[in-house]
Amino acid sequence: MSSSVIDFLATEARFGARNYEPVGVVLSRGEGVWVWDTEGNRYLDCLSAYSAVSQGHCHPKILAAMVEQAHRLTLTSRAFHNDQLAPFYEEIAALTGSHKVLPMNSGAEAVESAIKSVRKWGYEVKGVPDGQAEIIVCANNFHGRTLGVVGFSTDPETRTHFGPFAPGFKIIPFGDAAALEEAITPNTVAFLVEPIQGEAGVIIPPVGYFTKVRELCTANNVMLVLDEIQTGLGRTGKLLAEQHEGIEADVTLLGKALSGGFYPVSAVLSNNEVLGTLRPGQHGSTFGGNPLACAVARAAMRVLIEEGMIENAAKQGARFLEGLKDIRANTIREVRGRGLMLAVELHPEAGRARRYCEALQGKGILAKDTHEHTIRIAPPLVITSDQVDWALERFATTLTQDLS
Ligand code: IF1
Repeated sequence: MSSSVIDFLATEARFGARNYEPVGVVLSRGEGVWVWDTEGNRYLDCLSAYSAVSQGHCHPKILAAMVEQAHRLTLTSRAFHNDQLAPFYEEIAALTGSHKVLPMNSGAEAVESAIKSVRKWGYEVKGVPDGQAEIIVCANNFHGRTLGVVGFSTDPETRTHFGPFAPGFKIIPFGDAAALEEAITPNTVAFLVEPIQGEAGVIIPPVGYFTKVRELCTANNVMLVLDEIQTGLGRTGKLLAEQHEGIEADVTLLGKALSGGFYPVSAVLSNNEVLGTLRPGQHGSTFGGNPLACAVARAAMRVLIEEGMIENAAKQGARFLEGLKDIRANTIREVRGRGLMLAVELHPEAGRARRYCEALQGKGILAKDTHEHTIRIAPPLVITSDQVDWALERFATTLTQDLS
């Protein structure tokens, strides 16, 4: 590591809250699937900022939309209308087949907003007695870092010493429809779930799970809230991961790639009933729905479709998955993935996944470990076949090493 890199790391460590333990690389430039560090080394980005940079780094059309809008108008607050909000609503509703849209900023804010909205729906439409609304969530969920959300996390790291937490959440195992059926009561307003659990290590539920979940929610008048913040907008090879099982959520949450990584933009999408319960003054955000965010999101959605990124995610994801499965290495316990949301789970004896990520870094690939033994792989959706093959060669040589 050069002295300038050590300086960056030391200054961050000195002044920054130490809530992260990043890999020792300082990035200063990105283009498409590539990022460069301050020394000029190039890396294939296999994290894409946790799937936010799906359209590739610094996509020229999103950049142009952002710069153009930044010259005209950036923020009005929702006290006034702006000329980007209506077209943003129209376009996101048309793309996702939604009736109502609530624009927010971070993913966690979208989750919080959905929780507030389904509770209100529960009291005002379903007729749940005030203060009794229950929301069912899954073990090993990840929905963000706010107080409301970490209160129903099952990960001790995420929740320890941040309480007391809000009541009203029930936790069931992921992928178990019978557990959902058992947990539902007359006071249940919603089931909040990730279509594929990301942070848990790219956990794909059994085939038919979401079909059964959809049936149970409909039969019991429970809102199905799908957190597609990570799985949405093409990451899994479909626009929304729900399409893999041909179901439709009542409430869908989007974030991350909604801006192509330029800006925090998130949204709650719902039928008329749920968001229809919000009245003036009951919810809001200074930045939510601002013209810069709307212009950026419009461009981010447009390039995703126009440039065939969703089809490419399906195609390259299948190629990547096959290639990973072909690697004969006794370090590998399981390879999982759908579209370009992939993971390699290592045998515990193989050593920590972080060691393998560091070895990959030395070969020009940035990937991120999760839960000690899993390497998560999520490149931008613009990756080509040659780039997938280039990455696979490096994964093969790294995973056949013993780094325990
Ligand atoms: C961090 C993981 C990814 C999310 C889902 C909501 C949010 C996220 C399904 C909140 C955010 C992030 C945040 C990031 C780590 C990361 C992550 F490893 F934790 F699971 F992506 F894989 N719902 N995911 O995945 O969105 O408020 O952050 O915009 O460092 O916390 P946010």
